[in-house]
Amino acid sequence: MYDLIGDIHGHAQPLMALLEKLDYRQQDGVYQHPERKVIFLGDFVDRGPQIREVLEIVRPMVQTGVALAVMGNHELNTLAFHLPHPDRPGEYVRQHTPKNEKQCQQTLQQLSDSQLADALDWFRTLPMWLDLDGLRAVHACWDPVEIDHLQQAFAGESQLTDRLIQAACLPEGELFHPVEVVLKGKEMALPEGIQFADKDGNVRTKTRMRWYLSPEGHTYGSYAMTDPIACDLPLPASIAAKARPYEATEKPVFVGHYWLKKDTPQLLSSNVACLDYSVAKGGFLCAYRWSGEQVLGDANFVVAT
Ligand SMILES: [Mn+2]
Repeated sequence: MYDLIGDIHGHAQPLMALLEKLDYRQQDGVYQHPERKVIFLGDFVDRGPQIREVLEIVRPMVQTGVALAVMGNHELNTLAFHLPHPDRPGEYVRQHTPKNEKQCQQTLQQLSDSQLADALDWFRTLPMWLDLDGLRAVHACWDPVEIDHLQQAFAGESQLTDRLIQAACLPEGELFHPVEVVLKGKEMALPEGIQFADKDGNVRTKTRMRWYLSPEGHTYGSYAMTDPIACDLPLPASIAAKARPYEATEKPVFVGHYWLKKDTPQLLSSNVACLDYSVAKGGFLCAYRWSGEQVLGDANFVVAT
């Protein structure tokens, strides 16, 4: 059985507190539990003060089989930020713009060159999703069509090659859209004139949608994942057509990524749980203790105190 843990972003203290609370104990320097395993939902790096320490906790757990992990968009970004552009000498697959540099600034400051090289090697081995007996894990969105597309593209590769990172991260790459959906969530364009500032102050004209819900009867405002969209216009057919609601009969799926802000964790639906409660923005680190149930329960969230 599994304990799922959301976005950590360089916060080792809350991570250790959460593992202790879940009864994991260090043996030979690796946190472990006699009967359970952790599934980490990605976004280990960037933002927080103890990125190296987080990697030193998580990576040995994964490498000794005490834990599984999926890739977050921040791990993929870090890979693409350091991969030279295939056609433009001196440039990188993820452009070195001030915004992108700022996003990975903490990671680059806190890791030595060899630690970074080690981390990048490990990131390449992280799967983008896990489809296990009885549950699924993915950083942002379970979309069977996009996942199927990626599955075919990744076939035969045991890790992310340069070619796959290019295909996933160059805007013209053939995997750019599927990877964006799976690792960053599905977005919808807002009507003309509607915009908002995101958590980093960037002006946005698109917002993430509640991909797991049927769009029927929803407005832009009610179908937006977390952004406060002041728009009660009904969703147009073009957006509704992009939705692939996650049926209640599907295996439970666990995601991170959405920077939820609440005092107490809450399920997104009976079989969809988000475990990102903004530890890097004044929130808390969150786990879900899963014991095989199809219908998830709010009582199974565990929070580091
Ligand atoms: Mn994320």
